[in-house]
Amino acid sequence: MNKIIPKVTVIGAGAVGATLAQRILESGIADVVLLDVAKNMAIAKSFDLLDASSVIGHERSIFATDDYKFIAGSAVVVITAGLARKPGMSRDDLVKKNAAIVSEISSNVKKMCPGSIVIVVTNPLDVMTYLAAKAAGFERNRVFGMAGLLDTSRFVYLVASELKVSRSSVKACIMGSHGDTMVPILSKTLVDGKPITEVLAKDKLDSIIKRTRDRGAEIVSLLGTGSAYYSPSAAAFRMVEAVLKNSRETFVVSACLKGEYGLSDIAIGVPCVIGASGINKIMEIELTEDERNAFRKSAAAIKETIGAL
Ligand code: TXD
Repeated sequence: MNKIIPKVTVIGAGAVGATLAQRILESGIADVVLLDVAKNMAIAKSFDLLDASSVIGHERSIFATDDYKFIAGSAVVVITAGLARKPGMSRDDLVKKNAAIVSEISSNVKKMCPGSIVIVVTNPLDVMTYLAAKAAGFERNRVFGMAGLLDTSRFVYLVASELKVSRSSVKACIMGSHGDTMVPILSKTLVDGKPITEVLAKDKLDSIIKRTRDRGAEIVSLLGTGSAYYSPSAAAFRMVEAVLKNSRETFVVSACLKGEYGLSDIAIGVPCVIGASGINKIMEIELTEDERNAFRKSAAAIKETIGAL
């Protein structure tokens, strides 16, 4: 009997969207619909990806379009559409234009894919996740944003390379906003089971935290045009995979809170168990007083941008 292959829609065929489509196809976990207002560009990328399929050795398919009727039946919809940062821009500089784009897309997803899980990638991430959840009107477990896993992965890499240990020996967690107020939870960060504050001097740790915070901007300024996409697409892929495989892994995702951590009416990065229903559970972990204060400050920054909209 033929196995039913799930369908994943990726909206936005730019750097992150196309690389995510590639990861999904090459993993074999789903067929892809790639939707972009720049239809021909999306078609060109889909052809290029299909032309690689026999070399890679997969049988998955990808269909490019600018028409929402083709997204019907998708198990997961990933929104990567919007403007990316240019050198010197903050994520918040993108807010008005991307808000209009993400709201329109989410209304279309509501119409065409009412049962799907929506993963938001567009920046400023937490604000866009909040808007997408409002526009789609789905239960809050079915709309979340990708950023904390990426920020954590950047931090893990920098810590591991500083200490010359394997990346898998570093356990970390970065909560809060995907922005200048992100909150590394050092009280839960371990290297080979030891608290990070015991193995890394404070000045080194501070400079790694700063570099993690600025990593996106560092890449934007080196690229000159566009922003990071290999690591963002990798993190988004892990979330798609967790949903399709119902793996129930814990990732920091931007989740709509209703009282957790004392916050409501906001989307912000918190650890969540991700599975077939999207967010299976929001984890309320214990924070130190400093971490709690930094987290509240981060939430205030997100609320300010939401308010300004
Ligand atoms: O951690 C994270 N969440 C992020 C987010 C990490 C990296 C990038 N991050 C953000 O994702 C970035 O700031 C942007 O807001 C998005 C997409 O980044 P990408 O690098 O892929 O941007 P591109 O290459 O400019 O691609 C955007 C595509 C482009 O092809 C447009 O034609 C398309 O979006 N676009 C649209 N598609 C469909 N519908 C509409 N309305 C639309 N508007 C633009």
